[in-house]
Amino acid sequence: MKDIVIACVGKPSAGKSSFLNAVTDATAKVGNYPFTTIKPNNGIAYFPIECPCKRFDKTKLCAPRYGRCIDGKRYVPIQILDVAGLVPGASEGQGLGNQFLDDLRHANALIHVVDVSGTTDANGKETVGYDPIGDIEWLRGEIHSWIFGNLNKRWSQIVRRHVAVKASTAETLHNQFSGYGATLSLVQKSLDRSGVKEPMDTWEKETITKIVDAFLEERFPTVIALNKIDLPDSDKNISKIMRKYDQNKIVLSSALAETFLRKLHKQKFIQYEEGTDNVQTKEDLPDSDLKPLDDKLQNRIEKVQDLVLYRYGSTGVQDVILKAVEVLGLVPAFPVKSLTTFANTNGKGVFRDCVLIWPGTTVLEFADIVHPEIAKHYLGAETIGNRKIGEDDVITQENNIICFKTSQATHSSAAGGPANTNTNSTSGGQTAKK
Ligand SMILES: Nc1nc2c(ncn2[C@@H]2O[C@H](COP(=O)(O)OP(=O)(O)O)[C@@H](O)[C@H]2O)c(=O)[nH]1
Ligand SMILES: [Mg+2]
Repeated sequence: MKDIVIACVGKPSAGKSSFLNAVTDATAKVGNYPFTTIKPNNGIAYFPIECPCKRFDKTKLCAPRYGRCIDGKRYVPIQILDVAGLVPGASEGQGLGNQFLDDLRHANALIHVVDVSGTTDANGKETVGYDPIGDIEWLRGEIHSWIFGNLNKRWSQIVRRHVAVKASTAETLHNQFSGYGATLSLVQKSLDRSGVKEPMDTWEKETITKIVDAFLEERFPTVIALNKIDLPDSDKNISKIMRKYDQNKIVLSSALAETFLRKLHKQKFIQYEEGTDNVQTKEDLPDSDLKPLDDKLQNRIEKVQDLVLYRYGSTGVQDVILKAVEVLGLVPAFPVKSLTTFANTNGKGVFRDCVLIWPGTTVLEFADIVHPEIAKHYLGAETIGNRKIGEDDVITQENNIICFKTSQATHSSAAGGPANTNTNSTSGGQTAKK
C-alpha cells in the first residue's frame, strides 16, 4: 500500500513553499488524514471530486472518514511534498545535490513550480527581465542527468550481468530503476514508449538517453505551474511558454494571491470559495458576521481581483492539484458495506471511504488495497443495482462503488466495525498502490 504523493519542485524562490502553504492551509477545516508519515516538508491538499452521495440523495448522511464532503463536493486528501534544494548543477552534486533528487523517489507526480514573472534568475536570485522558458527544460535535464549518470557510470557492469544471467531488458532495467520507485510494468511501459528494440549490449549513449527520456515520462508525470501571474511581466512570458509546450500540462497560478485570500477568509474579512473568483465582503453581505474592511485592505483585495481573479478566473492553485491528479489518471473508488444504504459496518454515515486508485486497478486488487483480508477471503463483488462485477474487471467511474463479499468474517478494522456474519462486505482505508 502506498500513499499518493505529489512533489513540488523548481528552482529556489519559484514559490514552492508558498504554493504548498496555499494549498495545504485549506479554509475547509479538515483535521484528519490517513497518511502514515507526515514529514516537516509535507502537507495535505484536498482533491475535490463529485461525491456519489449527491446522486443518491444522501448528502446529509455523507460522513467521510478522511477529508470532508460539502453538499456533494468531496475533498479527498493527498500528500504534497515541498522538495527544496534543486539548483543548477544539482545532479553533479551542487546544492543539496543527490539528497534533493533522492526525495523524488517518493513522488508519484511532480508539480514544477516556475516563476513566470522573470524576477528571479536561474539560481533564484532577484533580477529583472529573466526569460523563464529555459527553466522548464532545465528541471527535466537535471533529473535526466541524475538518472542517466547513475546508469552510465556502471553501464559495462550492468550489461555484463545482463548477458550472464540472460535477463530480459525490462528485468535488467527494473533492477536499475526500482530504486526510483518503479515497478516492472512501469519499466516495460517506458521501454515500449522509447521504441528501443535492439539488445542491450549494443546500446550506445544515445540509446540510454532515449530510455531515460521515456522512463522520466512514465515515472514522473509533471504539471507545470506558471506561478506569480500577478506580476507585470508574466503575461508575455506565459504566451511564449504556452506556444512551446503542451498546454494541457500547464496551469497558471498565484500562490501569493491564494495565501492572501485564504488568510482573509480565515480572519473573517471575506467569504472566499477556493478555486473560484468568488470573493465577498461585508459590503456584499451586510447581514453576515464578516468584519468591515479598511481602505488599505479593500484596495489589496481589489488588486488581487483585477490582476488575478477576474483575468484568470481563479488563483489557479486548486487547478494545479486537479491537473496533477488528472495526469496520474487516478480513479476515486468507494468501498461500501451495503449497496442500498452505502453505510459501512458501524453505521456511522454513508460513503465513509474514498480511495484514489491507479488507472487499471482491478476489483481484486482493489479488495487487497481496502484490506488484504478481503482479497484473501474474496468471494465476489457487486456495484450499483447489485450488478455483479468480475475480479479482473478494471475499476472505472462506472463501477467504482463496490461491495465485496467474503467467505468469512474479515478483520474488524477492515470491516469498519465488528464483523460476525458469515458473508461480509467491507470498507476500509485510504491508500492506493501502484
Ligand atoms: N508576486 C508573487 N510572489 C510570489 C508568489 N509565490 C511566491 N512568491 C514570492 O516568491 C518568494 C519565494 O517564494 P518561496 O515560496 O519561498 O519559494 P521557494 O524557494 O520555491 O520555496 C517569496 O517572497 C514569495 O512571497 C506569487 O504567486 N506571486
Ligand atoms: Mg521553499
